[in-house]
Amino acid sequence: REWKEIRKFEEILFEEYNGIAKITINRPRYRNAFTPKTTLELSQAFAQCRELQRIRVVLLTGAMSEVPEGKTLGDVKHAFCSGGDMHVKGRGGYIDDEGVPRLSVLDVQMQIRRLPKPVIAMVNGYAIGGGHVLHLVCDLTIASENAIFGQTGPKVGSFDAGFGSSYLARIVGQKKAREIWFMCRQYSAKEAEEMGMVNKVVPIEQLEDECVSWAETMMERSPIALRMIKAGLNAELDGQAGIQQLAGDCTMLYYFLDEAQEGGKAFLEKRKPNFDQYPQIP
Ligand code: 2NE
Repeated sequence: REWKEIRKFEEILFEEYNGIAKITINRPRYRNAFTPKTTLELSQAFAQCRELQRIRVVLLTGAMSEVPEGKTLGDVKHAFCSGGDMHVKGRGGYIDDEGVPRLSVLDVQMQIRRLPKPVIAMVNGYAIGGGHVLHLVCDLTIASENAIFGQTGPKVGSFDAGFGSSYLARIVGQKKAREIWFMCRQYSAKEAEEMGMVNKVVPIEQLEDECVSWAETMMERSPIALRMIKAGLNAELDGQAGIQQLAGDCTMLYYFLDEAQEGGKAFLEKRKPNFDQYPQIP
């Protein structure tokens, strides 16, 4: 499969293949920990995924570690993302090149959640800390057998009491969510699947094929139907912000109706709108 670069970045790869975008956190030396630059680039890539009409599904993953000669992909430790880069964690957040503390991964979480297209976390190794939260907020998670999941915040002076906790609890239940955060243990892909955090586990060699196959199946479905389902599932949890998103999608659909066009036309033609001409469906 030939992935074609959409845009060059420094800390991520942004590629496409047949309507599927692949965003790869590309810092394998640090288990794909994110810096403020990584999260800025992720934000820019997700924003572009929203705008590009040809992109129908997004995969989020981490760059694989180098495989020494004679070894296989499965012999080596890989990471999806190990959370915030501890080298730049300072007072007030992760310090960017200008010395400004940031927690901009939260913006990336929101973008993934609000993107009106399915996002699949392709978890190829460690999904730890803020990296674990990134997979959680994706619509689906497909993991390799060697993937490892967990939170470390209370061990390393951090926490995510937002989606990282409340959405986690919606997925795995309150007791398990508290265990995951309070104990800071690591869980296998199989355990994560049993908890409902992972949709499917496959051997690492098959991970990308499996994700692409799921993406291709979703691309055979109605994009607006998927968009509305995503907005509805979010709205149940996101309060007014979730309703705003679902309502915005309803408005978009309404604008396609002659009834909505009539209102605007009548205003411009300085006449009373005639809404009686349209069917009143019970
Ligand atoms: C991911 C994990 C479990 C992997 O362990 P292992 O043994 O396979 O690798 P190792 O040797 O720990 O890591 C390889 C290199 O990557 C660096 C390490 O320091 C090491 O570098 P060298 O010793 O070779 O120089 N590395 C790994 N993770 C890093 C990180 N997050 N930042 C900077 N360098 C990192 C193991 O590496 C691990 O536990 N990593 C730390 C995970 C962690 O605690 N992340 C931060 C959580 S807090 C957070 O992400 C967060 C939040 O809670 C709320 C909001 C936003 C962010």
